[in-house]
This record gives sequence, structure tokens and C-alpha cells, in this order.
Amino acid sequence: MSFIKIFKFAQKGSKKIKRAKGAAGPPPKWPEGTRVGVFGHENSGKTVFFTSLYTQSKTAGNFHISVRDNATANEFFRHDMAIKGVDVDSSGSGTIAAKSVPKRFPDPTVKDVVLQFTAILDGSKKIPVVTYDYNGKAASISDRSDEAEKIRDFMAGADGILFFFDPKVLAADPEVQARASSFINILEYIVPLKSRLPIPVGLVITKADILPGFTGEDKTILVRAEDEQVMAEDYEGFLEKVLEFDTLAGDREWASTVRNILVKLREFIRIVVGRTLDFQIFFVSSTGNKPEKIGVDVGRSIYAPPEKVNPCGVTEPFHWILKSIVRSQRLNVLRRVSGFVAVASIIWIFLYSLPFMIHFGGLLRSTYRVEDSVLESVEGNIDVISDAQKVDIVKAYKGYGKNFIVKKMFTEFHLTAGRMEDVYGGINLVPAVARLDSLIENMTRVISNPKQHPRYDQALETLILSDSHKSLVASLNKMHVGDKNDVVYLRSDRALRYWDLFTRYITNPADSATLEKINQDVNFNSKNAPNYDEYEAELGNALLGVLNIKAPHAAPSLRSVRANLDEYGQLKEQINNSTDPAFVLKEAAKKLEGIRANLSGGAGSDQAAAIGEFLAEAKQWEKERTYTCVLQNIPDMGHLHVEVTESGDGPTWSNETQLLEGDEIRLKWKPGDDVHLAFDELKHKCNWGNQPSDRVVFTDEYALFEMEGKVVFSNIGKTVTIGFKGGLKEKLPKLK
Ligand SMILES: Nc1nc2c(ncn2[C@@H]2O[C@H](COP(=O)(O)OP(=O)(O)OP(=O)(O)O)[C@@H](O)[C@H]2O)c(=O)[nH]1
Ligand SMILES: [Mg+2]
Repeated sequence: MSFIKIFKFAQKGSKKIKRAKGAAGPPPKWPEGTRVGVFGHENSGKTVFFTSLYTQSKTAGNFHISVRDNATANEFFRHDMAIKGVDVDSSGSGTIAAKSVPKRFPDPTVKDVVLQFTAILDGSKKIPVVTYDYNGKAASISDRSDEAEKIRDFMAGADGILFFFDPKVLAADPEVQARASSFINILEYIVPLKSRLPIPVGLVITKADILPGFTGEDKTILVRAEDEQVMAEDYEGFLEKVLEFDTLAGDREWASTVRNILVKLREFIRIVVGRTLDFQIFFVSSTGNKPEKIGVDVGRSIYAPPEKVNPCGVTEPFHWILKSIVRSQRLNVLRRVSGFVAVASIIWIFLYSLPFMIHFGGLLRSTYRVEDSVLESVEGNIDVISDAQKVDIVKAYKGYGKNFIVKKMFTEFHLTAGRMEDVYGGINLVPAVARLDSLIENMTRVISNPKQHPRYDQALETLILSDSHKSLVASLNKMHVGDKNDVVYLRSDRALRYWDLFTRYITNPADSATLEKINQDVNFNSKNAPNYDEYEAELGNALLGVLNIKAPHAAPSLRSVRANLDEYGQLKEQINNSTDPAFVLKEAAKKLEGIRANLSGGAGSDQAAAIGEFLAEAKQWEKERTYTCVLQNIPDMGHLHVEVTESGDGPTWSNETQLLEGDEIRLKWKPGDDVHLAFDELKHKCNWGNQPSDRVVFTDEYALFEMEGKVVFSNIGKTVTIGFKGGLKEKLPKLK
């Protein structure tokens, strides 16, 4: 509902209340149609105007009237006859004939009448018009009668208003002001002061024939279409511009008349200009020629219509106001449509953004909140998140991923949620444990090798740690956070404690209390500590070994250190000359472990350290690692497909990579994995490894080593040569 309508509605509401209090009857029900309000005081010329509008419309080119009801027809007819001086002579024989009687103007209106007719504009546009004639006394500003109320009610709901002003009152300034004020009241009744005027308003100066300088039709419309912008001026600007019009500039008499009227009516014009472009001033004469004064009644002179009645410009105000109404109705429809479009757009924008708001502002944020609070509790170290905390995060991502909006509209986020579930749920602490193992392994290496020990500066009484010592301790400290019962926390705690004891020993090797503590701790842990795995056991042993304390779980060896050192020497040669991974990484490593357990400090400490290093390196081979394989030679422009699978699995060939001579491929492999090679000859149709020209599968524990060098495809008699960056066999650990 527009503001104007609300305003009108409120006004009508207040009117109803007023009426109820005054008990003056229900508001009038006005007929449907385009309502044109003619607001004019007594004697302003309304009735004569309507009559001449009717007669004139019969000959006017752009404005016709077709009367719609009897009351209107009767009203027009009666007054037309009176003005023309025609009466009906009904003789006793029953014949009716027209007879000439003295011409006279209609009497002041007593009984109000709603006039209804169809106006035909410019020969085509038909508009059902409803207008109203009444006793103009009720239009007076001081009138509070029911008639006055009726007039206001009609005007308030009008689609356009014409203010009829009788120039005969111009000389009486108080009356001019009173009339202007009463019309301003009506306008305020329609819309508050200063708001845009929603309907066209015309000022109709009636009886223009009495005005000096009025010469007829050419003076009827004051502001031509091309000068319309003067309506946007304030009163002073309006007056100045109007008087500059060509039509006035060369016609001093008329200019002075117009100026006089505009000045006298300034309070009214001030109210209208600047608030609408739909304003116009008309000068009309319903009689054309001046009527003849024939007498005086109470307060007014009595005139007779002139000999020749020749209405001038009377159709113009109605033609203009109806056209303006049609135009503004079209504009209103457009405004309503654009309003509707604006509302629809806002609704659409809202509906469109709703899922985004729900997703980013709600679903995703609450999931992140769960994850963030966990990460905060472990100071950002993802590796030490407890199982319970992981469950929380996984649950949060699971719930998020299941949400309809996420699934349907944010598919990428849905996939990410799945990955996050895997990250937190699938790995089950393995990365943390594995990283910790490798840190412990590093510590074992440091402790096993006296060359890598920290140094104690006696003079400065300071323990000197190398960068790698520091980073080892820092990494362990990073894992030493979060849930205190968590396996990573407990194990990093023990490792740090071992390091602490170890550095205490370095600081003061003679302190038997430290040695005692180390001995006790390692022994205790090896039997009682939860999750005390082989890496920790190695570390404990290394600690005991270097301090010359016997490993707690090692069986006491009967063999002498010398014998072990001999065996060490033989093994060293074998290992360092061997290219057999099974021997170097398994068999020899096992033997070396046995030897180290039986090497007691002193004489065997270098060897024990070397064994420690060898074993640590050998252990690396047990993990899945990435190897860069180079296809050195592929005969006859064939190509190869390579895939590593778990032991016994068939290849999927899903990486869809053709390898040509000289190509490199990165393979992830660990002992036990199988290696599949597929050879496609030049003209063979490539199916990414499926249905190749020939294939070879290596299933040995160390399959990757079988692949290094020459690989024979016996069915087609082709041999390819494959190498590894840095060599594979060459990289096998050596014993120092
Ligand atoms: N000079 C001149 N006088 C006119 C013209 N039209 C009307 N009059 C005079 O104005 C008088 C009043 O005209 P009405 O049309 O009856 O005025 P009204 O506004 O209907 O008056 P109420 O019915 O009393 O409200 C007429 O009797 C004429 O004397 C006109 O075009 N020229
Ligand atoms: Mg009248």
C-alpha cells in the first residue's frame, strides 16, 4: 500500500470518527470512475462552466462528452436552455414546442449533483468521468456543514483537482486569500505539506472575458509543454520565468493581468510549484463575450448571458487534467511494477543468499569452531590430538558433510569434509607415533655415537648443544603437549627424561647418582612403561650402552668382546660388498643387533655406535618411501606402464601414464610390495597397462631391487633397462 493511500486511508478513518461524533450520517458513496474535483466558491462559475463544457464538447476537436445518466443530462440540458433563452412551450393540445424566452444564467446551485459522463480524448481514449457540482458557499474555509464535508470527501479521493477562481474577487484581497487558503486546506487534506503532489492540479481562472488583455483561446493555457520546467522553480522563479514567456513579453496588458493574478494568488502558487510538474493555469470564459449586468441581488450582481455565447477554452482544463491523470496512472502502474520487481529481487537475493548464510555463517563455522577449540588445546600441534578429541572433530565434519545444503549446494566442501574426516579419523595417531619414533631413533643415534654427543665446557660450566640437538629437543617438546594420558605425551615425556638424564651424565660423568637413575629408569620402563616400543627399547639400550650399563633385556653373552669384534669385522666386509637387500637389511642387521648387545662399552663402543647407525639406516628401508625410477632403455619405441601394489594385489593401472625411454617415474614402495610392469610395443593398442604386449611382475620381498637393471619380457623377446636415481643397491646401508 503506497504512502498516499495510507495517508488517505488514515484521513478517511479520522473522518469516519468525526462523523460518528457529529452523527451526520455515513460518508457518501461516490460512483466509480475517474474523479475530477472542481473546487470553486460561490458564484465562481462552476455551473455555467459545466454547461458550456457540455455544449462546447460537441464542436471541440479533441474533447467530447457522452453523458452517462439522466441527472447529468437533465442538468446540462436545463442550464443550456436557460443560457440560450429557450423554453418549452407545452400547449393545452399536448404539443411541445420550443419558445424564446429571455436568456439567463442558472441560479446559484442549491441541490448538489454528481455529474457522470464519458470523456473521449483526442477522438479515441474513453474515460468515465465523475465530477461534482454543488453550492460553492460550502467551499468556504469557515464552512463546517455536511455539504462542506461532502465536498472535501469528494476532493480527497479525486484523481485530479481544478481550482476555479473567479477573477471578479481579485479586488477584494481578503477574499482572495480566504479562497486560496480553503483550496490549500483541501490539498493538505490529500497529502501533507511539502510532500510530492500525487495528483494533477489546475488553476482555472473563470470569467476570463472580463480580464484586460484576454483575447481568446490563445490565452487559455498559460504554461506551454515546452516551458514545463518552470513548475520546478520556487514561486519567485516561477513568476519571473512566466513573465518572460513570449506570449506575455510582447503583450503588456495581458502580462500585467497575469502578473496581478499570480501575485494575488502567490500563497496558493507557492504551495503548488516545486511539488509537481502536473500543474497548469487556465484562463477560460464560459460565455466568450461579457455578460450584461441586469440587476443586483444580495451581495452579487445579476447578469444576463451575452447576445452571442461563445465559450472560450472551456474544454482545455478537462482535456489537460484527464490526460495528466492517464499519464500518472500509467506511471503508477510502472512504479508498482518496479516496486514489485524490487521486492521480488530482494526476496530472490535473500533466498539465494540464505543457503550461503546458513552454510558459511552456521554449518561451516560451527564445524570449524569444534576443530579450532581442539587445535587450540594442543597449541596447533595436530599430531598430539587425543582420540576423544579426534572423535569430536570427526563427528563435527561428519554431521556437516551429511547436511542437505552441504551435499547439494557445496559439493566441494562436502568432499573436503570427507577428507577432513579421513585426516582426523582414518589415521588414528599413526603420524604422531611415527614421527615420535623417528625422533627417538634420532636420539638413539646421537647417544650411540660419541662424536654426536653434546659437549660440556668445563671452563664455562655450560653444556654446548648443536643445532641438531636443539631441534631434536624442540621437536620432542612440540609433541609433549595435550592430553597427559595420551600415548604420544607419555612416550615423548620418557624420551625427554632420557635426554635430561643423558645431558646430566655428559655434564658430570662421574655422578653415580645419575648413572643409577638411568639404570633404574631404563630397567623400570622396559618392564612397566605402557606403549614402550622397540624404538624406546633401542634408546634405552643405547643409553645403557654408552654409559657402559648393561641392557636390561639382553641375555648376558658368554662370548668375549673380542669374538664379537671379530664377527663384526667379517660382517662389515660382507655387508659392504653385498648388493642383496635381503642379506644387508635383514640377515646382517639381525646379526649386528646380537653383536651390539654383547659389545660392552670401552673397546667396542665405536663398533656399537656404528651398528646403531647402520640399524637406524636399515630401519628406514622398512618404511614406505618414494624412489625415482628412470627408464634408461626401451627398445623399438615401445612404452612401459609401471604400478606398485600391496603384496598379491592386481594392478589397477589407474594412473594412466605411458613411460617412454628417458622418462622418470616416482614410485612409492616398501618391502613386501609387488611391482608390475606392462610393455606396449609401438603398434600395440595402449590400454594404460591392461592387455599389454607383455608383462612382468616382481613379487619378491625386495621386488624393487629386481626391477633395477635389465628386465626381460620373454614373450616378446624385449629387454628394457631400468635404473634408480642415486642407484638402489648402492644406497643400501654400509657399516662404518
Ligand atoms: N463574465 C462572465 N461571467 C460569468 C461567466 N460564467 C459565469 N458567470 C457569472 O457568474 C455567475 C455565477 O455562475 P455559476 O456558474 O452559477 O456559479 P457557481 O460557481 O455555480 O455558483 P454556485 O452555484 O453559487 O456555487 C453567473 O450567474 C454569471 O453571472 C463567464 O464566463 N463570464
Ligand atoms: Mg452552481
